[in-house]
Amino acid sequence: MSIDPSTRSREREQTKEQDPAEEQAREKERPAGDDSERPLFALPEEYKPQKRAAVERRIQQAMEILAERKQILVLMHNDPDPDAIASGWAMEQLIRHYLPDANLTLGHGGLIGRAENRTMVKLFTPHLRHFARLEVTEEHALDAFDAIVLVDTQPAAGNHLLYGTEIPLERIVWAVDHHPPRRSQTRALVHDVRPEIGACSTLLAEYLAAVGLVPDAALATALFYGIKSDTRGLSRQATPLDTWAYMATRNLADIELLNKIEQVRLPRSYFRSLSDALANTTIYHCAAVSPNGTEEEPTPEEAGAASNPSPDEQERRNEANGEENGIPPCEGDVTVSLLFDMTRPDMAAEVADLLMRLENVSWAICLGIYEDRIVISVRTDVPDARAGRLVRSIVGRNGTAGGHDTMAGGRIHLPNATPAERVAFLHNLVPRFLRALGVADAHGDPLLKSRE
Ligand SMILES: [Mn+2]
Repeated sequence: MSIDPSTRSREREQTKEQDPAEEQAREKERPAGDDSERPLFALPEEYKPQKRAAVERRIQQAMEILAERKQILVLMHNDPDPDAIASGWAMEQLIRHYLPDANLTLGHGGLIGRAENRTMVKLFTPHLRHFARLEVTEEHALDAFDAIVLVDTQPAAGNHLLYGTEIPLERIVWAVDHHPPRRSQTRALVHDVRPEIGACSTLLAEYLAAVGLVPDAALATALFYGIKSDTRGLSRQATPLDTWAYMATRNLADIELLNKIEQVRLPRSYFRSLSDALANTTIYHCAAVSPNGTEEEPTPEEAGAASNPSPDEQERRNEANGEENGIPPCEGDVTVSLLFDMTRPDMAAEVADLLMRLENVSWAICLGIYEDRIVISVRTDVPDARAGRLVRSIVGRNGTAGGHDTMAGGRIHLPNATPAERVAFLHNLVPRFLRALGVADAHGDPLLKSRE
């Protein structure tokens, strides 16, 4: 990471000093034909100075607290994805910039399975430390840290190592996250949770730019890939700040490094898991859509009832449409995939992402078994669908769940269940999801049915 030359140029402008050599060096850095004063990694033009000052203050405040602590842990959520890995690494570098002598550990729980994500760790964060759940709950491995910084998750979420432990709250110094906030009052001392933002990497890019730091090519590549994968190339939940961060990091990224991650060779087991998942995928067609794919015209009577339904009738319809969860009526198809024996927990998310590419699909539900737990991954393209709420309502107190409007996940631990009981549990979840989405009576079609 380097100091943004524009920061120096701003200082110089203020002091009216001119340094011709430096000016020349700066000219060289600028692409030909660009006579603007825009620095290499500047916040968007419309970004308000007050906002920048607030971000700087927030960083300063966190650094002041961290400077007083002895052991700092930058912690990602369990089973980290590219956004979590990139955010954790950027946070680590940001802290090192301010506190070069700090004892700093980058850590995560769970498992990094996806080949792309493992490559990221190998290339960028080989020092990333894995904490086993057992180690945390029984040996209190986290007790060694008097400062914890959470990235891509927040104190009240259930998807990180602090969940279920009794870590004193004052140790959670900083949380930077873009998941919807929990109702709980549990907050980090410096708490930056902005659910409208598409990727946590965007927030870290904003931090760096706000304090005039330029990520090097490797960090820019990591942040770019984090934003790209969390927002599916800006197509999912992307704000203008995400677009800015995506472009700004892409300009500095190393395309060769990016290819190494995105085009990584996949093990044969990957294709077997994928094949199993597709063979166990069923498509449920929404009742509102007639078999030829067009919306059925309501009869005049139905149309009349629709404009003025009795309260009873409205309630019945809401239930049929899954509106008790605040879920908009189903319009496309719903796919449900059962992954009976996953070799890694993040396979469910990967399959759900893939099935969202299927024509006419508006919800992709993946239910898998990994070790002693059920792993749920949900994707949708229905705006304001509250997928996170849907998964939470189904998981209830049996496990942990969370997510955004259009992507969500959950875990249900069944430590005492036999393998057969876990499979039965998985099957039982299917009608519950279908009911919640208003397609309980829908006809199910195997994805890979033989051609008629
Ligand atoms: Mn994220």
